[in-house]
Amino acid sequence: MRVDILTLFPEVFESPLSSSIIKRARDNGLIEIALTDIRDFSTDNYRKVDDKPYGGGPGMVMMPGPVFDCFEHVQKLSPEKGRVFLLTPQGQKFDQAKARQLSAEKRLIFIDGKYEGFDERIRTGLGAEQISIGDYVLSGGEFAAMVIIDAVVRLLEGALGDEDSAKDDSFSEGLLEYPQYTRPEIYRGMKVPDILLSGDHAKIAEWRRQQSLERTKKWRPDLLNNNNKKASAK
Ligand code: 6GU
Repeated sequence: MRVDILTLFPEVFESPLSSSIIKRARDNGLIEIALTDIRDFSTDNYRKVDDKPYGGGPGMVMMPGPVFDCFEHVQKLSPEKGRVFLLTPQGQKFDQAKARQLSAEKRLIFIDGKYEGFDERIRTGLGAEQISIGDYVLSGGEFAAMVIIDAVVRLLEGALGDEDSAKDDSFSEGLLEYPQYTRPEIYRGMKVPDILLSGDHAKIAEWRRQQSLERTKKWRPDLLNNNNKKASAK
């Protein structure tokens, strides 16, 4: 997969995209991530990329020129057309199902805004989808882009050490994850549940499923009401 990020703050991405699972996925060639600075496409002496909104009002709006020019440059960096996303709180909400869907794409192009938003012609002219990571407002799309990329990369085959570990994640079947324990068997008087020490794999699987269901009911009942036909049918 190739991911392009068009941003005003490429430096913000450097450390997160060069650590841990994402670093390994890049080193192993599972994903290629390229950052392009929108400001390099400003035609202004002061590298201006935003301006006051027509009609008045507070804040600044991303101008179409630098974004279009940057996009056209980036698109030519690879033959794959790619799916184009504007990062904005007005977008469709990102979730695990979306992460799975995006992990099957060959190329993703993310455009990060700052200021009060994008000139509307950026969305319509580039045919971009809009995506958000939740119902709150961030001061820019950078962290949202990193959240999305992290969630997508860990689903790429070979990204995680143990192929099973993404399958059992919370949400992988619309349920929260079951409780996990490791050594020691007793810590400060708190004991690991006997069943996990029993060696009975069928019983353990059943217990875990039950725990997942109970926790989801207690902490995230909204997940059960929404979309969990798969889990409750089992
Ligand atoms: Cl993608 N951008 C901004 N600015 N705020 C957000 C967001 C994105 N997703 C949730 N809040």
